[in-house]
Amino acid sequence: MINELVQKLLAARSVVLSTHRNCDGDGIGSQLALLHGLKKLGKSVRILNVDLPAKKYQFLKTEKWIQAYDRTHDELQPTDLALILDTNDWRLVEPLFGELRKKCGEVLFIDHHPILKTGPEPTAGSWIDVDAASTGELCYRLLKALFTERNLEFDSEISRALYTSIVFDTQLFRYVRSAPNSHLIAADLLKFERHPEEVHHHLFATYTVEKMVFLTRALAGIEYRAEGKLAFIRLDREALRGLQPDDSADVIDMVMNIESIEIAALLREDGPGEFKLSLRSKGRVPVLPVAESFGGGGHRNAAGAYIKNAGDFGILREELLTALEKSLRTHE
Ligand SMILES: [Mn+2]
Repeated sequence: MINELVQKLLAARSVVLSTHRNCDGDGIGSQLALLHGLKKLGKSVRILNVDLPAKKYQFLKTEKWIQAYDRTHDELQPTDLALILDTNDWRLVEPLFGELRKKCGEVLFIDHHPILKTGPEPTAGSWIDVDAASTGELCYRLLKALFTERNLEFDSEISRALYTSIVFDTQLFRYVRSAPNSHLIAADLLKFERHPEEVHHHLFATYTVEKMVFLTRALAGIEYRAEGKLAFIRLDREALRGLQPDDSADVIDMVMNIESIEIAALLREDGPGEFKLSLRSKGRVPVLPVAESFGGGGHRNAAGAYIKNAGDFGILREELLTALEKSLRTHE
């Protein structure tokens, strides 16, 4: 699969890069690495995403390189190849996906999420490898192969972007999956990335005072079930006022630091009857099946869903907690 992709990229003159909505450190790092790498190969490259990155990613010069598909972006010209990073579900790239299909010769996914059992299939020729702990690791392998062909070397921009992907998705090497690849790749990238602590600070130490107040309230509202094995948090729109959507992303990961907790669920209210569901597991009980039953996807131990027309919140909450308690019981 990687060889086919290398050939397609060598042949392409123009490439557009994208990622899933609510773009995160893995998707952004992957696309910036490919942008800088493909430019070195003489390609015409741009990044067009569903939404703009959060402010904390500005250290990667995101404002210079990333446009969001809204009224202010430059119109997408006919392009040889579109690469969509860190998802294989086109629904998370809408409404941009339709435009990519119309304007690009081929649209491919590069991703490390499992293909959904009940969702859409990725386009033929896409590269999906669930053994990678981040999409950045796949982009590293792809760029290494391309650069070997052309006798080129990585540089500090490519290395910083890929290093960002890896430390973001592994949460500083907490979640590395089975292989030593994350560490080996990071070690290679550190030949050019001379200040990894700077990346760590930008990604993990940029809380505002407002965010700390929000976290205090959110954590105080945790509901514990199943003898402390299950945590549930609801974030309503009032709690999120004045914050970036990205600011709520850390809450559920903080909950997972509680020793007794095995799985956690967070429902973030994005609009009337509209919720973003996030699920996490420490590993014994998979949460992906529950995410899929709510129309979502993700990884075995970190998954989610966008729920529309939820109707009554109380009923949704009960359905969710019942499903989670059931999977706790069936994995006892
Ligand atoms: Mn990822």
